[in-house]
Parts: sequence; C-alpha cells; structure tokens
Amino acid sequence: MRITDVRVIVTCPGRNYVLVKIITDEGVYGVGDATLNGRELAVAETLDKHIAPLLIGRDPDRIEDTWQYLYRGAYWRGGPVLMTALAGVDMALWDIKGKVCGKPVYSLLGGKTREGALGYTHCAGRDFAEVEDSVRQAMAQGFKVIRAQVSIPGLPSTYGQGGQKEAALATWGEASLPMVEVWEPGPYLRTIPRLFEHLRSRLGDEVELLHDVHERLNPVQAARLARELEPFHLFFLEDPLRPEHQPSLRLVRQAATTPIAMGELYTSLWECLPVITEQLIDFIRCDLVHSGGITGARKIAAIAEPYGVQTAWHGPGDAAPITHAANVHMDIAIPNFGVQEMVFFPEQVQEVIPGGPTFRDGSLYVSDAPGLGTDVNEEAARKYPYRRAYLPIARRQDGSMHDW
Ligand code: KDG
Ligand code: MG
Repeated sequence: MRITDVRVIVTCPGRNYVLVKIITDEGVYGVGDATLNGRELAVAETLDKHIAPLLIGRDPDRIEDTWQYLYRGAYWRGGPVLMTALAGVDMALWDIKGKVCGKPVYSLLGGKTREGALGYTHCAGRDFAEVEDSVRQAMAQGFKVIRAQVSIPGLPSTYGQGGQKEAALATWGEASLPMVEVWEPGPYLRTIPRLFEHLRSRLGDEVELLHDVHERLNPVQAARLARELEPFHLFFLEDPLRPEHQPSLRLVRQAATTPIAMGELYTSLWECLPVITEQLIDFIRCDLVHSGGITGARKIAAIAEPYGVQTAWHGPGDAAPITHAANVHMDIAIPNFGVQEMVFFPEQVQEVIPGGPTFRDGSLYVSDAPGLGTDVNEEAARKYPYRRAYLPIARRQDGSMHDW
C-alpha cells in the first residue's frame, strides 16, 4: 500500500480547523487533526508545501518510521507548528492502520483497560452563586469531575468565565484582531480560594472540582494558591506555571498537597520528561494535536506510568473531534489514564467532522468502527471557509503584556 494524495482541509464551522486526509492507492484513507488555534495557516502551509511531498509514495503502515522521518528529518525540529503538522499526519496514519486491520485504534494500542473515559466539563459564572448553579447543572448532566472558573472582581473579562459555551465556540475579536483582557494576580489570588470554599460548603466533598490557572502565575503566587486551595481537595490545579518555569514546579510541589496538572503547552516528550521523572506533577495534560499525535502521546503516557503520573489530555473546542476521538482511544487503552477534558461540539462541527466521542453518565465513549471512527465531510467543510481569528491576549493594568 502506498500514499497517493495528502489533502489539507481548512474549514471554519464556527471556529477554524485544519484537517489532513491521507489517501492510499487501495482507496483506504485516514483523517487527522492539525489545528493550532490562531496560527492555523502556518500549519496548513507546512503540511501542504513541506510535508505532503515527503509522504507521497510512502507505505502508510510505517507510522513510527514516518514520525521519525518528519521529526528528525527536518533537522530544525519541534515547536507547536511542526508538532501539530506531525500530529495530523500521525492520527491519519493510525486511522488508516485501523481501517486496514479492521480494528478500532484502542485495540491496536493494546485493547481496552476500561470501557469509557471519565470526562470533565467547564463551569463558570460571573459570581460564586452563578458558578454553583453551573456546577449543579453539570452534575445533573452526569459529570463527576468539573472545572470551575469565575469572573474576577475589577477585571472586565477573564479566561474561562464562559464555561461550556466558551469551550465550544470561538471568540472573535473586533476586525478579527485579538481581544484584550486585563490581568492582575492580586484580585485573582484573593478570589479563587473563596470560590472553592463556597463550592465545597454548598456542594459537599463528593463532586471532584478542578481549576485552570492557565499559566498566569509566577512560582511563588502558584505555590500560595496551591496551599490556600489545599483544604478544598481539588482533583487538580491545572497549568499553574508557564512551560518555561519547569524547575519552579518544585516550589509549588513543596508548598502543598494540591495535585498538579501540567502540560497543555508542552509540545514534546522531552519537555514532559523532567516534570514526570522528578514527580513534580500528578497529571500530564499534553495535547495530542500539539505533541506529535498518538505516537508522541503514547510514549509520554508510558514514561509517566512508572512514576505514578496519570494522563489528563487537553480536550478543548479548538482541537477537532478527531483529536477528541484519539484522546479517548488512548484513554481507554492505557493503564494510567486519569481524566479527559471534553466539550460538546456544535451541530455544524459535527456535520463537517462526524464520529467524535459520545458522552454518557460522566464518561466518554468511542465506537468500535475500524480506525478512529471519525471522518471529514469535504463538501460540508467547503461551506465554512477559513476566517482569520486570534486567541485573546492579556495585559496588566499598567498596559504591559502578560500571558493570557
Ligand atoms: O487555544 C487555547 C485553548 O485550547 C486553551 O485556552 C484551553 O486552557 C484550555 C483548556 O484547559 O481547555
Ligand atoms: Mg487549560
């Protein structure tokens, strides 16, 4: 079997997605996700101009060799653009392998260790009462693990305050330029422990709660937050530090027993290594679509296993349902799965990219269809052309740039 064509499909059914369709001489094809929010066209061009010509004529069965060929063969390797392009190709090749073998990808990864993947959703509100209400609604939907974010007094708009809706849909800035948010650590650090005190006192201890810091604190601030949240027993505190601050996770670790999840901005196994082997984290939450696909992530999971680190793969709305399916295929196969972030995709996304995981009673399921079980409807994709869009940016009150 040989690869005869590589199609790069850029589509915007509500938000932009970059999809890769790899076609073989035997008519079997595979589909992968290569979406990098805010820099979509950089990946699409990389795939179309640099990577597609390298794939034509190759045997699609050789996933590992193709991965090594694209990763090491570029000489300048790694980074979000190249690793996302690589992930798109990798997922499509696993999809092909599954279809050729007549097996779902989870079966090729060793078979099921569980039936479904425990999922978590996003809850939020303008004040504590609204967040509580949103958490209660999620509990009624069947969620057992819930992320809680709240608006911060004095800051007009803050990451995560849109809850489930924000997770599923894009935020368009005026004239397609980034929206500007204001960030101050003081009010944030004063608000978040009080939020969880409120939620625990109203909802009890059973529901698992977590919070996403979104890499916006410095090391000592993150350590303070982890310590002040300790009494409320979070499932985890997500991405407390920027990826550049890996060694400072020691400070956070020493300050508290609040479990730490890191890694949605890590783009490779090598970035994950020190935090796993030094046991500075409890959950590794890389993004399959930005860290080299299934081939990249299964090695990360395997290295995490003996260190007692569980997985919590990133599952945002800006990763296509193909990535969400790949997440769940891995989740149900690996022994050290922890939890899976998920979103409910709007109808038009499901029209363009059918077959993503389904949600039932707190968990996510994939079908037993050969491959990943997802597809791309190219005709539907053409109805939704690319629209330039950026993620928001954050500035301090004095106007200086901060991490969003
Ligand atoms: O594109 C950026 C989003 O994927 C990210 O902001 C979502 O932090 C996120 C999360 O935890 O889902
Ligand atoms: Mg996050």
